Amino acid sequence: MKCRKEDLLLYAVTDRSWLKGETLCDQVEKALAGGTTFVQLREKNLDKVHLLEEARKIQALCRRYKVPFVINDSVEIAAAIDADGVHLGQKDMSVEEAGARLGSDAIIGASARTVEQALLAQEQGADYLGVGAVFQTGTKADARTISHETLRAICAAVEIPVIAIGGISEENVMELSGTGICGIAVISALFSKEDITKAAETLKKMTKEAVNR
Ligand code: TZP
Ligand code: MG
Repeated sequence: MKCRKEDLLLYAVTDRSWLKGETLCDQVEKALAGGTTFVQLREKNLDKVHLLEEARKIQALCRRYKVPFVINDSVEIAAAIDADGVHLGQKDMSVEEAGARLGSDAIIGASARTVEQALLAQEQGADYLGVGAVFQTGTKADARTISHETLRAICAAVEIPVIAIGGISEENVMELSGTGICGIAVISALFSKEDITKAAETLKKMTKEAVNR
């Protein structure tokens, strides 16, 4: 199942460091109930067995909400559970190879920090780009920020949809207005919150406004 541009409006990336006694499924369901439009399973510290287990549960949830579900980094896990697709960083398998492995229906997302990387990913068949970090973030230790000018240049250079990632919150999302993005990807702005559903509702509303300006 390929995604539509609207599916990329509020893109939730999982992070079990915010669980606080809940399950990842509980938290993802709260985010979906608040209108999250896309889910990526990104669990850097889970072994393969637990990752597969978690992936299957969240896949079932996303199917119930009719929201695309992709796996971070691993084409192997995405293929094993027949996920909707995969999200690849610059150090992962190439977009081209992932497309060949998963088939033409799979969603292939790619991270890009430069116009060059963005154009290459598009050429190789990426369906969307994740670009960032657009703000400082404490969530990813090695995340380096890029300027909003670079974000704008990437959006202008490619035809595929672009989502911004990194440190995005209710406080700063409106600063992304006019950059050309079609949505945002967030971790802490949803999962660190007491009321994840409400956080999703608010962020979605604000992002809709930001992308339409
Ligand atoms: N890639 C670039 S920044 C980032 C990732 C995965 C972390 C995003 O997390 P947050 O909490 O939304 O800043
Ligand atoms: Mg990665």
